[in-house]
Amino acid sequence: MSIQEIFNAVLAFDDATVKTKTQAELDAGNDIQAILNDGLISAMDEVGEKFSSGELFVPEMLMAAQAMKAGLAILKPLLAEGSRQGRGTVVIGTVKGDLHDIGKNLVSMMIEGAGFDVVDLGVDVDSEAFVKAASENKADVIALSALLTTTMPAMQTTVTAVKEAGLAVKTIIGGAPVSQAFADQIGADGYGADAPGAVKLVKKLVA
Ligand code: B1M
Repeated sequence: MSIQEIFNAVLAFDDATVKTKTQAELDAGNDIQAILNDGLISAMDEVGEKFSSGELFVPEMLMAAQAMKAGLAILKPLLAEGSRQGRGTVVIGTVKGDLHDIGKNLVSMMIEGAGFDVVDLGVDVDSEAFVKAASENKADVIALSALLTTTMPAMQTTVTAVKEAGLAVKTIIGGAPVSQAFADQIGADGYGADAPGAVKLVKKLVA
């Protein structure tokens, strides 16, 4: 029994084993942060690398993220009250008018798996809600997802609203119809092509 087995189980998309091994490591008195960082988070880093190199694809990434979440669900209540995973806070959502959430959920899970606190606002989120959540949660990053060309303008509206609110928060965008050029055009701080790309971007912006 070891933390390595948790790592291996995430890479094997084996939710049940991740769950039992995570509980077993806790019962054996192992450090929560070690289980989180060396078991769950490193496994998701590995998944991200494998996705980038074309060894894994979206369905596998979703399964790995699901397995990671099974372990995270056991650890979360045990983290001391008020204690956060510590790397920073990301507010995420799919922009107003857009109901697509599969990619956004994947990005959300991967960012959480990388050790950030994530406030997921869901879908069809207007600019006011993003600004309010970022302010209330002292967010470091607001992550906007859109899958429709018709909802891309809502990204512009949100980025502008964030700037006008004077919040010290970075904005990043992603989703099939958007690009780095569009991010530059609307004044966003970054563009992530996929979930691992979003994680890398958040790590860079929050460093
Ligand atoms: Co919709 N849909 N859909 N749809 N849908 C698309 C997007 C579409 C391309 C299909 C098509 O026509 N070929 C098309 C958009 C055309 C366009 O705008 N150019 C379309 C349309 C037109 C519509 C409706 C308007 C259809 C209608 O009702 N007439 C309607 C709109 C509803 C609305 O949102 N208001 C609609 C509805 C739906 C369903 C509800 C049926 C369903 C969504 C279910 C759900 O999400 N819960 C759906 C689906 C499933 C799709 C397709 C088939 C798949 C999307 C998906 O989940 N991909 C899609 C066609 C396609 O993409 N092949 C399509 C898998 C997912 C993992 O990838 O979301 O791209 P993706 O996320 C990636 C990256 O984009 C990136 O990382 C993710 C992982 O790598 N990423 C980010 C995403 N967000 C990011 C944020 C980041 C960084 C990276 O940083 C912040």
